[in-house]
Amino acid sequence: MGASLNKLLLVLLGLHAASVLAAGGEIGGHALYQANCASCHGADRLGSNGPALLPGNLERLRRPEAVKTISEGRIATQMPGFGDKLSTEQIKALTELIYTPLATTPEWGVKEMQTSRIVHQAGKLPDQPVFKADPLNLFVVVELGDHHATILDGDKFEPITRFATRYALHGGPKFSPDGRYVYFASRDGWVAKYDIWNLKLISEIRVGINTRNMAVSSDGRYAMIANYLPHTMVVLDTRDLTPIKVIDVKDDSGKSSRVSAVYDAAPRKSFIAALKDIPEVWEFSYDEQITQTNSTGTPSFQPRRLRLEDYLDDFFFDGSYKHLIGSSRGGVGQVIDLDAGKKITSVTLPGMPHLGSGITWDYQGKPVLATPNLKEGVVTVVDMTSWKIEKQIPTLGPGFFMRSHENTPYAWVDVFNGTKDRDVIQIIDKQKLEVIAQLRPSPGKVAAHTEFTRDGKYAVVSIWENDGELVIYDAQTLQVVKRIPMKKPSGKYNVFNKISRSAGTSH
Ligand code: DHE
Repeated sequence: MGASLNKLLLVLLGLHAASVLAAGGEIGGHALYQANCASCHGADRLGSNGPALLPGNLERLRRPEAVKTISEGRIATQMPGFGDKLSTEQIKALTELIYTPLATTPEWGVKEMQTSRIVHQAGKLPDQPVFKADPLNLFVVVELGDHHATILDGDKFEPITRFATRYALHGGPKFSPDGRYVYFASRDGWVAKYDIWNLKLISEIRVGINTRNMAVSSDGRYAMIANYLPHTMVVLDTRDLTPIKVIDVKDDSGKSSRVSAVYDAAPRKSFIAALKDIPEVWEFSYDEQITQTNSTGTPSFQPRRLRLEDYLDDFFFDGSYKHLIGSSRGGVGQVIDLDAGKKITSVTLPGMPHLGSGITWDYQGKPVLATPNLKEGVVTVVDMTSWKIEKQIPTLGPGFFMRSHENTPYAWVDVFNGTKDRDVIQIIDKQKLEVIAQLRPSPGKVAAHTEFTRDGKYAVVSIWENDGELVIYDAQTLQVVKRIPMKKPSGKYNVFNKISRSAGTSH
């Protein structure tokens, strides 16, 4: 009894010491922050010219990397190094501070959004591309290394232009139906509209503090954004990125939720969102024939709430967009009938399937969905008529991205989440349902994310390093045809495959 009381006291003392230390970091760091960082990252750490410095926004930046960035700066950005100005202890205190949550949840409503909005191009620009390349066979390449994007000619494999983006773009950029405009979302909540035909940034707005992803309606008129912080969804008018509506995400009891992701369901003329902390899926119709509109004809964007038994982290639609298959925390997939508004069956999806990277094809006359797994070395193939697992294809390790094209018999998957063989891309035969080849585009360097040209003849793979490259393969012979240097190219997106909703790519 005495021993356990002692133990309890020790634990309590330990906790107290830890909180004093944290508070010390906070106080020490605070003055340093105001003197050195606030002018770019905002006095409140919500970001300004520089990104927001909050724990949620820094999830993928490990602390040693943060220390290095503060000490040495970040190449090709305005972030200077502070190593010769601040001591190791001071840099440590600053690092502590930026990983400490804010005491109160900051506001980010229409007022803040409107203040943040930047119009880069007000006048009308020509309705013709200013270059000769096929505007539908361009790739938009997101380079995370120095936060830039490149527009690449998909026939010649030559860059047409390269421009700075906001810090840490995430998720696939989304396109207008004609492929002229591309919209980017950053983890810090910035949405940008870029005119590919004129190679010009049009406008930007900050719609959240920590954003998940965005979707653009199939008629090109609206963009919807899913936020982690605050717990909101935002509808923008794509013409000028002005906010149309901010939706507070709450259940009946008033409990608010982060939004896992939002996608456009084109045949339904609606946006569909999964919520992270409330077991519900929300559908927002933009079909003016069936939904309420205001005096200017704008849809009301009232959610149709589908109440589920479990939470959804990520999801995927079948070809008709009548069904949605969602993965939840416990490794069980739910299949939801979107018309009936309820779950029709469950699929056991072990590990952590990455449905956002799922692709489909026809296998023995039926549609199948294939998804990599973030935790296990396996690609899961699900029959989308019976919702039974057709096959678990063993791979060298957990993957992240998977791609194919209607004109190739193969699907390409990486080992991005593996502990070894991260430099390998595995080629799966879509009819044999087995790995038939292994590529090492740049031995020893992480290879990830494949995208095909418009005709499916070439596959483009990223070498995910700061001094990385795009490696272009002949998709039939699996031979390298070209290499193009890039700075940590993450995703790349072929305009035609995106706007035609190719089954082999993400939507
Ligand atoms: Fe992503 C897409 C969620 C971490 C790079 N990622 C997506 C999408 C979702 C998602 C829901 C689809 C949105 C869309 O395209 O509209 N990602 C998650 C996570 O939950 C996870 C595991 C944890 C997190 O931090 O959010 C995660 N993602 C990462 C990364 O660490 C990656 C590798 C680097 C980065 O940019 O942060 C990363 N995710 C990507 C990319 C896409 C993406 C490149 C677009 C893929 C595509 O081809 O469309």
